[in-house]
Amino acid sequence: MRQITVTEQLLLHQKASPMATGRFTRLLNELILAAKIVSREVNKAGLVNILGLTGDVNVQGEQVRKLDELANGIIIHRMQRAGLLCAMASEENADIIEIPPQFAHGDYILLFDPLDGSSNIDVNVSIGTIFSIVRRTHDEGQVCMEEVLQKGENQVAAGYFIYGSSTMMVYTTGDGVHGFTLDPSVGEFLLSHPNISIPERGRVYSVNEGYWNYWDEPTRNAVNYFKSGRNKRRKPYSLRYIGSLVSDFHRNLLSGGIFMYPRDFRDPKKPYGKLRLLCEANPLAFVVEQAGGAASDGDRRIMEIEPSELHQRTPLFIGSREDVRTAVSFYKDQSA
Ligand code: AHM
Ligand code: MG
Repeated sequence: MRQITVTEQLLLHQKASPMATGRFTRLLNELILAAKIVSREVNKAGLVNILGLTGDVNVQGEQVRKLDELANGIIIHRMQRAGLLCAMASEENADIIEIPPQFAHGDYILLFDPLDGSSNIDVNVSIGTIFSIVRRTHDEGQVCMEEVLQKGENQVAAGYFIYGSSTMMVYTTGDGVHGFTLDPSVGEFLLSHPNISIPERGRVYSVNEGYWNYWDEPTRNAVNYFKSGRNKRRKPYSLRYIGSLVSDFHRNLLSGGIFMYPRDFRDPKKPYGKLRLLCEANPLAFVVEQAGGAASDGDRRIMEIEPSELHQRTPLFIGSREDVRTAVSFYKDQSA
């Protein structure tokens, strides 16, 4: 086995930073173990009784699937015991998840979406786990909401695990983006995609076009730009939409393109952007920027948004830099 493992790479980076204490490396290692367990459960999902709904509705008003709950439980169980966190926040939990007093506490906060794209679970489409790590801002005491509601720029690490034809981990600590593939025969993530860089402009647009009737003019103009031949490529972009953010994002990260979940007006009184700022948009924005791409809500850079709520939602335009710049320009024209 000649490739380097994710642990080796983390240790190399740790050595390069004189400030590093090893705690952060341990934290990521615990998360990797949790993801391997989730990956194992996802792989055998069709064989045991863990497909389908639990019958509960989560904080987002969405039906909870058994695998959502299982993945959430696995990550919380492992990470509470890691001794490195002072709190967590999950897409599935209404409030901050505290670390019970019997476990050691650290100064990191983990925010995550345990199983993104969960509506695809039952039909064997790739899904993923998205994570974001920030350092707490107070020296001690109970973690308060203000410490969890940090803007994306404060992230110290972020990334995702994708449970697809193979299981991969893609992450950044602010020093480029690296991808690792799980070799199931040895149970290790091996470096398969060093220094990922997203093409400046892609050939793919990813959006749920079924919402066309809910969209405003700028969104329709942006989508028309990509699908018509009247764009910089002078050829229509291809439409690729899996409906699983991690998978759509991952494809576009490697091959170029733009993923859009714009605001829509399915409720005419209230514009709606489905994706969550803290556990979906921010971590992927950190990854894409580190790979040379961009992420915007149509007006601001995602990572500059000051969050005001734990489960805040945001429109999202993310991917190749030039494609995001063009999409966002349609909204600027409107406000001018
Ligand atoms: P989830 O975190 O509950 O799975 O929801 C997020 C998912 C994303 O993975 C995906 O991009 C989006 O929802 C799809 O939404 P839609 O079906 O409205 O296109
Ligand atoms: Mg999600």
